[in-house]
Parts: sequence; structure tokens; C-alpha cells
Amino acid sequence: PKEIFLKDYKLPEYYFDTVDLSFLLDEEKTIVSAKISVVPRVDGAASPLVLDGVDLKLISVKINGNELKEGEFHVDSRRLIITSPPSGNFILETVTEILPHKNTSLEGLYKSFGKFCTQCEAEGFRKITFYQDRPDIIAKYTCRIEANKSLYPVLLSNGNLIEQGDLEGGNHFAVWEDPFKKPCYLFALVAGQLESRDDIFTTCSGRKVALKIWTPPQDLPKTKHAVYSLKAAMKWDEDVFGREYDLDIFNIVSVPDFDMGAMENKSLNIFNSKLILASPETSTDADYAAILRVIGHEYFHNWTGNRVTCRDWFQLSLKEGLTIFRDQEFSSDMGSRTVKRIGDVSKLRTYQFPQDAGPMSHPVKPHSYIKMDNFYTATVYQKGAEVVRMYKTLLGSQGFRKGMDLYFQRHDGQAVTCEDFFAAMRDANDANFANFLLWYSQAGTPIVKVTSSYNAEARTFSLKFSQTVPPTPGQSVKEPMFIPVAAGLLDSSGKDMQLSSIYHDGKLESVTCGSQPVYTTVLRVTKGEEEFIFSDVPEKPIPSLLRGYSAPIRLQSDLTDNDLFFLLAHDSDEFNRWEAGQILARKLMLSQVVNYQKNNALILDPQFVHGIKCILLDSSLDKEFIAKAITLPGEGEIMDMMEVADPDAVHAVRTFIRKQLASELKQVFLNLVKENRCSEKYVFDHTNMARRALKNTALGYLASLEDEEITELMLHEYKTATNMTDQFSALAAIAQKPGKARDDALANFYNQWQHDHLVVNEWFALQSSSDIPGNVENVYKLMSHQAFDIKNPNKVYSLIGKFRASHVNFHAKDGSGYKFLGEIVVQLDKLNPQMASRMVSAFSRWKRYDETRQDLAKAQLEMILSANGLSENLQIALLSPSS
Ligand code: HT7
Ligand code: ZN
Repeated sequence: PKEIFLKDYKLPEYYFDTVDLSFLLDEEKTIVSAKISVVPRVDGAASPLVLDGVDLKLISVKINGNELKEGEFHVDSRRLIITSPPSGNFILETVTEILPHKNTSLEGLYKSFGKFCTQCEAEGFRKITFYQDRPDIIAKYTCRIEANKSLYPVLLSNGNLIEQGDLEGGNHFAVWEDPFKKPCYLFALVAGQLESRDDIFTTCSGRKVALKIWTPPQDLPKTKHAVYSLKAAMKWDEDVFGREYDLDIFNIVSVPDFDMGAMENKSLNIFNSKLILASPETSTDADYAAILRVIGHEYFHNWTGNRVTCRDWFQLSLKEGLTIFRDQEFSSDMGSRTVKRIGDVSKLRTYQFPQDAGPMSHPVKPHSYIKMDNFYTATVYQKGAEVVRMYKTLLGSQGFRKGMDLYFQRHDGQAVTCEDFFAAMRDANDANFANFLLWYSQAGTPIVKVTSSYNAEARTFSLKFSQTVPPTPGQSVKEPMFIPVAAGLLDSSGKDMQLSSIYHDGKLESVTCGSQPVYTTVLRVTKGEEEFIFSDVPEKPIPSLLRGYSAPIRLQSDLTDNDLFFLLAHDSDEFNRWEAGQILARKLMLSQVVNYQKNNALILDPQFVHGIKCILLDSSLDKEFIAKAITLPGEGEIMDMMEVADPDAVHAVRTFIRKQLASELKQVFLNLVKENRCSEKYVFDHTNMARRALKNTALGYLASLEDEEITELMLHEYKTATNMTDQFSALAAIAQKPGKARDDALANFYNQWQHDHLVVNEWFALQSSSDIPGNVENVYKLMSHQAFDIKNPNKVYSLIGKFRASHVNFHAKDGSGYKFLGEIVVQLDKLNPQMASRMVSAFSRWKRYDETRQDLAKAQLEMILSANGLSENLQIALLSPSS
């Protein structure tokens, strides 16, 4: 496979103006006719026109109505080359044959449960017809679909329906026209037996938009929340970003076979059914929140991705980082901002930090790729969103909005770059962003050390920063980054001090803002070493640094445990209250890991128990925040901080601390369970979700105790639950320990929900991610369960993907976990290479473990590499981790 470099980007030789597609859908084969008006970039130049095409059978090719003869074109397994096209504009017509029913890759046109469906991002359109499959080719499309009317009564594509009718022989047709130019990755087609839940959204200018959520008839009752979410997203984008929807119809289709969460095709979003369908009885609060977020995300792409798109795939974060940021803000505004921020930062630390520290580390804007599908990463998405967030932190809400407005004003209808976004932010605010662009080009998580000192005589408080960016593959020497550090100072009563001025870089700068008191300021750290001195500080303060997690860095401060307990109790920045607790928990866990490894007894610091108890009893705090604040850092996060990752030690320590807290605070937890039961009808709102979160977190703690009374309590919670959030949490609590209660509850749950695929998937996930000893055997058994299907990505992610969530079982010292995954990856690769390469990423940090584990993991990687007919996706995914 060929590596593609950003530095080699060239403008296309030909642009496409209009594209008229026609599909004759059939069981055996589909015929695709394409009529494209081609415009050379430079008038008169007649270089070859190269079109991408994979797994296509070319039937005919014409230019300006004349069929091309042998020698005038060349076709192979990857492209069609028109050797010498006419100079000037011309019409290209191709007819191709494709076999959707044989397409298991879930890209291009494929069949899912009897319906035709497409997925074109990133490079799936080339599996539909010959085309310049690159995002800077933006054209206006029409799409005619013809198919059997009884098998495929609904025919959908992008834009507006302009014609439809019946044909002879039981067929019918529909013609769709999309008035907006788009890249081919946004093309979509769906045909099948679907019904829609319909609604209307009236835009800010008074236009009525028809909203349609399409599902198989039996799923229609589960689409209420999707409509609510879509309307909320449309309103929010108008209110917060001034963006109005631009067509008179917006369709969403739910499909059960889909590789990722969803896809933002212009006016025809396609969704994995697990991110559309919900009911209180079958879906948890987390499912409801995910649906709200993803519907928002795909809808927001209409402006950030569709109207303004990417010039090339290196710019993926231009649309994905920005749209993740927008969906994060949307969810924050719909619920609790702090809790959402905690969740997003945890996600960044769990998935992106390890990526940035491993062999797959790459910049937000990668320099090269071999297979684009492998670049839909936590770095491009989550770190990319943090980069966008930093613009907002630096510019403030109004400045950021000015930058966004200018971005849309300048680039509507264009395919642009991350630098264009940067320039819009800078120019709209006349801002000095120093070396901010390094966030796009330099990989690795910066490590920032900070030391503080107070001078009572001078009444000054100094913060000295030093930063390093660790070397990453291909980037051994790094430049210092531009890091916005939001900071405040707490006085001895725990209140925020009013800030006045800061001495920095030889100048005294005021931090006041008119007559308004300022309690948080953003320090612009841009050098390897740098000092900021706060003046007029009446007493020694406790600094609260990186408030709201203002930059995606690892901060190492000289705060003592007492300082951290103080911040945990008092910081006005709730994110930093949570953060202080997490730092304390990480320190505690690491110290006990050392004890465990030395065979010493494990001990729990009473001050830590006291800190947790105070949080639990603080009635002024948001209940969802309390649930987050008492949740210990994940095992992966702790292993990440160790020289050699030791899954057994970390698991033993985390289990010990949970059990000890449960035992010492048993009565508090029991009270919380009782006080926060809700018997009323399920409501998806923050207050109710927060109650459930706290009650179920408390139940989870209690479940770690060996206690008859607690087993009774869990069974009671399970039996009396009136919604899936409570029922599933109780089941998860019961399932923590092997035994009859567990087996009975799991069997009971399956019997109750076997008719519902989505619930059964959660049942698979709960079991496969379990830490119970030797769980790999159960997972092998579940692979032959009647409800499992290796061709369905949702089932694969639930049963196989979730297995790696149990560090003790995936990294089992006998190698059983590695062997299991190795075997499955080889099987999966034959069906769906993208899925196989995502699964194999579990091995990517194998060098972080001890020698025995390294040997076992390496043996599996070699076994996979030696398998016959390995896909390109998998070969590339394996290159880095095994090298
Ligand atoms: N923009 C979409 C990405 C996507 C995708 C990429 C590769 C292969 C399959 C895919 N399905 C969807 C989804 C999004 O991030 O909004
Ligand atoms: Zn997206």
C-alpha cells in the first residue's frame, strides 16, 4: 500500500460541476449510471483524468455522447484513466455494475437486513462508481433510484424529492436533487421497507422543515427521543451559533449494520440503530444521552463539514474536532456543564493519552496516511475538540463566535484547511496566537511542571512553568507549545481571591475587566520555562490551576496532599474539585500498587475516606457530580502512569479501595440508595438522571461487600426497577461476583429481553467486560450463543470489543486473552477489515507490559501477520504496534 503525504497535496486537474446518478437496484446486481460535467482547472490543459474505482465492473464509458474505444481509456482494479480527454468542458458518462449483497465491508452500497444502504466516508464512493473520490471535488448531485416497489417501497437520497412514479413490472422510481454542492463522501442512498415518525421544525426565519426518522415499522415507537434530540439540536445551533437549517427536509435512517455511530450525509443522516432507538424500559440514561449527543453531532456537521468541508483527509479534524466541540457544548447546555466536562476529559485520558504516548501517536493533522479509515482516531476527534476549545478559552465566548461567523462567511461552499480556521479566529479578533498552530502539527501530550512560591513581604505569588513535549514516532525534537492555563487563587477560607495584575515577560499586566472583579485569568504559557508573578496577594494562596481543564496536557504541580484536600473541599471551579480528588486517588492507588508488588498489606488513608465522606454528605453538590467525584480513576489510567504496567496489581488495589470504602461508608451508601430511588415515570432530565447516577454508584460500591443483606438489596433493586437504567445497574452490581445469584439474574435478564437486539448487546457487553477470573471461557461460549452474529458490528463491539475493558482478563498472564483476540481478528478480517483493524488496536501498547506478556502478545501479532490474505487495513494497523 502507498503512503500519502500532506506535503504532496496538489489541486485537482479537473473539477466536477454536476453529477447525475441513476441506480437500478436489484437482488443480483445493481447498475449505476453516472453523468458528470467535467471542468478542467486550467483551460486548455488535457492531462489524463484519473477516476478511483474499487470492486466495480465497467460496462461502458462515454465522453460527450461518444463511447470510448480501447486505448482511449485504461481500467484496473483501483482506477479508470481517461487517457486524453478533450480540452475544455466535457460530459463523462459511465455505466458500472456492483454487487451490494456480496459487500460485507459496510462501505459503498451494501445490503443490511434486506435494505440497501450506503456509507461513503472516507473512500467508499469509489465502490459505487468511478469518481475522483477526494473531498475537494464538490458538485451538485441528482440521484434517480429505481427498484421493486413491494420490496423497496421507500427510496431516499440527498436533497429534495423532485419526481416519483410507478413503472412497469412492479418497479417504481424516485428522483432526488440536492441544491447544495457536496463532496462525494456525503452522498447517500437508502431503499427498503421503512416507516417514518414525522415532525416539523420551524426555523428562526419561519421556514418549516419536515423531519423524518425512518426505521423498520416495529422500531417506530422507539424514535420519540430522536425527534426530541433533533429539534433541540436545530434550535441550539440557531441560538448559539446563528446557524439555520438550509433545506425543507431532514431525514434520518436507522440501520442495524453500521460500522461507526452515524454519518452526516447531506439531509439524509444514517445512524446505527443503537444511537437512534430508545425507550425507558430498554435504554439507559447513558443511551439517552448518547442519542442526544450523536444526533446533535451529525446535525451540526451540516455547517461544520458539509457547507464548509475539508480540502483533503489530513484536515479531518477541521470538521470532526470542531463538531465534537460543538456537540460537547450542546450536551453541556442540555445538562450539567461540569459533569459533561468531567466525562469528556476522562474520555480523552482513557483513549487519547495512551494513543499519544504509543506507537500510533500522530498529530491532530497527520502528516501522512496509508489507509484513511484507520485515521478516525481519538487524536483527530477528541484532541481536535480540545484544540477548538482552546480558541474559545483564549478569545472568550464572544470572540470565539466572531471567529466562527467569519469562518462561515469566508468559506461557505468551499473545501478548506485547519489553517483557514485558525486564520478566521485570528483575523476576527485581531488576536496574537503565537505558535498555536503547533497543536495541529506536533504529536504527543505536553508535560507541564509548575512550582509556586509566596513572598509575604512583597505580597506576590509566583508560578514557574516548565514544559516538555515527549518524542513521538517521526518527531524526536519538539518545540514548546502555546498552553492556555486558566488559573485562580484560593484564600485560607477557601474563597476565590480577586486578581489584579500579573508580572510576566518584563511587564506588569492588569487582569481586571472593567469594574467587574476577576477570579480566574488565562495565563499564556508559550516558552520552555516561564514565570508569572501575581501582585497584591494578601496571604499565601492555594492555586487552582488549569481550571475547566483549559489545555490537553499533563500537569504536574507541587501541591501537597493537604492542598489537594483543600481544593477538593472548596474550589469554586467544580471541575478542579473533581480533579483534586482524582489526583489524590491516583497517588493513593500508585502507592498501594507498590505495596501489593512488595507483598505488603494494603492500607487506605483515613483522610481519603474522610474526603469521600464529606463529598457524599454535601447536600449543596449536584448528585451527578458526587457520583463522578467518588468514582476512582480507571485501571488503564493508573497503568499509564507506571514504568511497567501491572494489570493484576492495579486491579487488586482498585478492588481493595472500593471494598474498603464500601465497608467504612456502608451506612452512607445505604442511605443514598434509599433516598434516591425514583418510583415515578422515567424522565430524561438532569435532576432525575443525577438521582439515578448517585443511587446506582452507591449500589455498585455496596456490591463489593460479602453480605447477605446487600445481596437481598441488589435483588430487590433489580426486581423493582421501572426503567432500564436502574434494572441494568442492579444487574451489573449482582454480576460483580461469580455465583448463583449472578447466573440466575443474567438468565432472567436474557429471558426478559431476548426479543430486543439492542438490550441483548448490552447483556453481551456486561458479561464480556467482567473482571471475574478466567472470563475468557465465558466469552468463547457466548460466541456460539444464538443471538451472536459476527457479521454485525454492534454485536462484535459488545462481545469482543468490550472484552478488552477487563484489563485482568485481556492481559491474563497465561496469554488466554491475547490468544482469543488474535483468533477473532483473523476471522473478522475476512468479513470486515475496518472492524478487524479497530479490534487489533487493543494490542497497540504491548510493550508497556512485562516480558512474559510481551512475548505472548508478540506471538499473537506474528500469528495474525502470517495469516493468508490479510487486508490492507489490518496490515497497516499492525505495522506500528508490531515494529
Ligand atoms: N463523519 C463520520 C465518520 C464515519 C466513518 C468513517 C470511516 C468509516 C465509516 C464511517 N462511518 C462514519 C461520522 C462522524 O464522525 O460524524
Ligand atoms: Zn463527525
